[in-house]
Amino acid sequence: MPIFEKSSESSVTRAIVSEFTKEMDDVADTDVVVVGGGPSGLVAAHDLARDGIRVVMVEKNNYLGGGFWMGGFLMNSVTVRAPAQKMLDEFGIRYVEREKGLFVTSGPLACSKLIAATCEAGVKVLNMVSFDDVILRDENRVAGVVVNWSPVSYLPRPVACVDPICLESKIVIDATGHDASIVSKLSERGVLELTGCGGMWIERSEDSVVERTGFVHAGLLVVGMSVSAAYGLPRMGPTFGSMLLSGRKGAELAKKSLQSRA
Ligand code: 48F
Repeated sequence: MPIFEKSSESSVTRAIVSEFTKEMDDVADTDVVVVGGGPSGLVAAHDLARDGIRVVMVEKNNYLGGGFWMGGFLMNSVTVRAPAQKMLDEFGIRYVEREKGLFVTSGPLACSKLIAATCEAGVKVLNMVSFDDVILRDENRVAGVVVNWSPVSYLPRPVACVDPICLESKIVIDATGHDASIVSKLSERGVLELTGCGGMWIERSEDSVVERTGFVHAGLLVVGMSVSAAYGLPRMGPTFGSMLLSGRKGAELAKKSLQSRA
């Protein structure tokens, strides 16, 4: 007696193709595209989707989580400073208080719970997909992104001529970390200036990343370390509280902007 239900190779192929195609049909035109699936992008996407906003997350790697799996120096204990532990509570992530106001959790635990909550909230995820360019409308308003499969950029030149596709959206969030890939693309076009992070200063950096989180250009919000790169703020170092708070603030600003357009 076989253990599994009977099915055929062609049924499995059709199941994959038709479900994925349905998903792509949904994401072609959406409210918010979040580029980058690190801690700041995950929180922003989670908060928006939880409130019924249509969100697509574009992540160039196969896995989500960005730098949140590791706490620094390839050691997977992750730190957050108060008040960000309240967000760990909210996502059901256990931690210990190392000293007053400084909390330590496990990278794999924190990261996997945040990813699960984001997917459960209804965010559509395109992994192994890289941001390539922006869609620009009148007066250079960002109106979506141009994306391609990540492996395309590794193909040899003679076979790399694969056109990208476009995802239209009302708002794009740059959550690509130190790369600040979208700000950098606008800087290449002379629309914005990309300053790059300054030297390390954890206390100053954490506060200023949250304070400066917001629209950097019409249609384009920055969260997480992209904020630091966009405004030349100090480097953050291996602590994550401001990544979580920045993602949350980004989502609130995106919601306000969507409401004002409605
Ligand atoms: O780097 P990342 O974790 O960004 P973050 O949310 O958090 C930063 C911290 O992890 C840490 C820190 C603070 O403690 O300094 O570094 O700001 O996640 C960025 C994600 O964006 C993806 C990348 O693979 C990663 O998962 N990404 C970067 N460029 C692209 C991209 C791109 N061009 N297209 C798609 N995804």
